Amino acid sequence: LQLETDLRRALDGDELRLFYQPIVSLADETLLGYEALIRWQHPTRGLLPPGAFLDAAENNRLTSRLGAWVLRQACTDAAGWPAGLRVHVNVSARHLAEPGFSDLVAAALDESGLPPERLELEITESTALFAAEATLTAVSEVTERGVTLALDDFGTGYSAITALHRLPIHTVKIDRSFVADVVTQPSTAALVHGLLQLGRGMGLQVIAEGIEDLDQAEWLRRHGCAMAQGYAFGRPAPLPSRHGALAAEA
Ligand code: G
Ligand code: G
Ligand code: NA
Ligand code: MN
Repeated sequence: LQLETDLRRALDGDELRLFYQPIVSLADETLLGYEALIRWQHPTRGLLPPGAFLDAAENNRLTSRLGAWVLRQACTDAAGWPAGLRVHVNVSARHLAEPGFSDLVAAALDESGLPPERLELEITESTALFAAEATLTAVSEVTERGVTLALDDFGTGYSAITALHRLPIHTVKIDRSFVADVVTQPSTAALVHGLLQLGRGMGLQVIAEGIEDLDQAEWLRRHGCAMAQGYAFGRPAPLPSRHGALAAEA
């Protein structure tokens, strides 16, 4: 398959990129960290989004190589940021269940010098379906180290509650499909209100995703959501060079 051949070359060469999207405090828009989002700078097809190649990676056992590259690069980048900023890294369920996952996380932290508390791994509830021993072991090993877990796309699947019940989740990310309608649809507003109460009751951090305008931001702030991400605060973009400058000045 051409895509697979190309992807192997991308992994060997220098074609993968991490873009970063800001995560902010809704109270005052303080920058709290960034989510790393992979892109492929393809030599002929241009900049490709993850949807164009992640499935091919999953199906061709490139998941662990790609996931390892992302973890190492994100930790190295984040180690150069001002000390308060955290980095969120998306992890595929398949990669998490592979032997050696927690060793990889340990190596990425050690090599970069990033303190474990500054790394959050984003998983989806499909991870809970892989109720494999290996997943639970990896999860407990990384969380014992001080790394935290975020449940991504919260509310969109069938097993979000099971995931919350089974896994040591620190943060839930309210999916952007809910945020999109929260101001205009009373039923969606009630649903998001419920998700926020659930988060509060369970002592979880809550991040609203996909905030595109200030009305959405205001609604979420008023209903007690502390953190947000979305085009209103910043699009995924190559690492801002000002952090390099800040780190160098510090
Ligand atoms: O910006 P966006 O198109 O970047 O992301 C699309 C999807 O790809 C999202 O569901 C996101 O979680 C996923 N994704 C982005 N980067 C990574 C990555 O490094 N690893 C994994 N497993 N998924 C990613
Ligand atoms: O599945 P995950 O939540 O990891 O992926 C986030 C996806 O949402 C990425 O594709 C990212 O580019 C996209 N995204 C981030 N902020 C916004 C936003 O404000 N609006 C829309 N439509 N998409 C967003
Ligand atoms: Na994510
Ligand atoms: Mn999401």
